[in-house]
Amino acid sequence: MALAVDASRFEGVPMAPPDPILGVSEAFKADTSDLKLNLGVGAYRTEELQPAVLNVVKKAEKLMLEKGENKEYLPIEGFAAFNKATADLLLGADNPVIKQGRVATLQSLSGTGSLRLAAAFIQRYFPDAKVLISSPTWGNHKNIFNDARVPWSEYRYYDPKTVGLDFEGMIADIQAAPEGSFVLLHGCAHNPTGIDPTPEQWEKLADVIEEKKHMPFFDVAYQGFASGSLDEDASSVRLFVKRGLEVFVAQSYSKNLGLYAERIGAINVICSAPEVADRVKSQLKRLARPMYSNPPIHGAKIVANVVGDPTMFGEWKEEMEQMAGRIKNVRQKLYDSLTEKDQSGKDWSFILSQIGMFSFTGLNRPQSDNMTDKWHIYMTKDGRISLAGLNLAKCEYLADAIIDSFHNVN
Ligand code: KET
Repeated sequence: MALAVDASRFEGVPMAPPDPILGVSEAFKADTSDLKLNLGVGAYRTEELQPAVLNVVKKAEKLMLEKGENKEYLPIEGFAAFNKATADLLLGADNPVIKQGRVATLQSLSGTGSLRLAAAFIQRYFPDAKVLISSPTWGNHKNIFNDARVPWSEYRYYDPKTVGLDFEGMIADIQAAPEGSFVLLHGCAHNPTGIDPTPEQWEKLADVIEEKKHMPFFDVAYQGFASGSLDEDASSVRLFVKRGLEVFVAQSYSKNLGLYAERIGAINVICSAPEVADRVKSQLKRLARPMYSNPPIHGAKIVANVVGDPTMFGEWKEEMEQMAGRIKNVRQKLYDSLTEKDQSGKDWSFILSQIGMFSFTGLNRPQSDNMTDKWHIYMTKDGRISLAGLNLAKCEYLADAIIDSFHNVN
């Protein structure tokens, strides 16, 4: 028999607001309309709008099953073959920093967990430093640094007037920051804007970061998804490493291998000398141990198998190009539909110049609300839509909704 409880010890615990990104998926699930479309979370769907497991992942899993591998704990730093594969993929296998043993790599809980681990490291060893983050940025960045008690401030990034990069503002803010700040940079396919610096601008950024003795800190969640090429999408990181700088890089395999729920990624710290890398790695392990002890094995083995086998690696690249290609097709079709339907003369070409999974539509909060409330199109309130959740059949409907929201809602 249950006893009545008239006073809870949790009276002081208020209801938390829904997450601005993952909360959108929850709201989408609750909508019973046939028209509904989930363009909230950045997760790849097929042309049938279904989630899919890559064929090469199924192949790797089959091999793993056949080998009958065990479920023993991994070491704190993760699966050795994964750590090698992930650093090779990021930096290029023949990168001198790898040969010289200057990279500390720890398998961690996907991109988020890797960022969080690095944030804990910053808090412990650079307690006076702050992190500079782009305005706008991926919604979770601020939570990660807040929870790790690392102070942060924003640098200008997006210019709504040009619907492009505010490069002057970005440089000025990074230059004005206290020497030795950490500068968080999106390696490619900036989320949510889809606008990346050009190669020349990356060089200029590296000049300023080097001059100010800042620490570049890359978040690489879309390697291969911006251009379709793994090497090209890593060129920003490699440019900083080539200059001999010390660099932090968080990696995720959620998007490019579709391993969202496996929580597989890594934190890499490129250091000035091998003995520095050893010390940094030892402290990252020390931070990871009381947080989650050691990382999960399944995703690590998939990545190690796919990247380590030339045939499967080739198959992965093909599938990634297909995914990136499908997103490019819907991007084009959305642009075509908007220009065809919208008679106002508005220039929609920014949609074509943005890259990666998202389009930053410029819709404000009430307009984004209209997209959801009236049109059953679920998106984040900053005006971001995930094109990975769109198909050709829905482009015209989406264009109608955007035109209505843009012109009829203030
Ligand atoms: N960095 C960026 C820039 C990013 O967009 C994501 C995920 C992550 C890191 C973390 O992904 P993980 O699965 O922890 O490796 N972004 C999508 C999903 C999310 O918000 O968690 C998104 O923006 O929709």
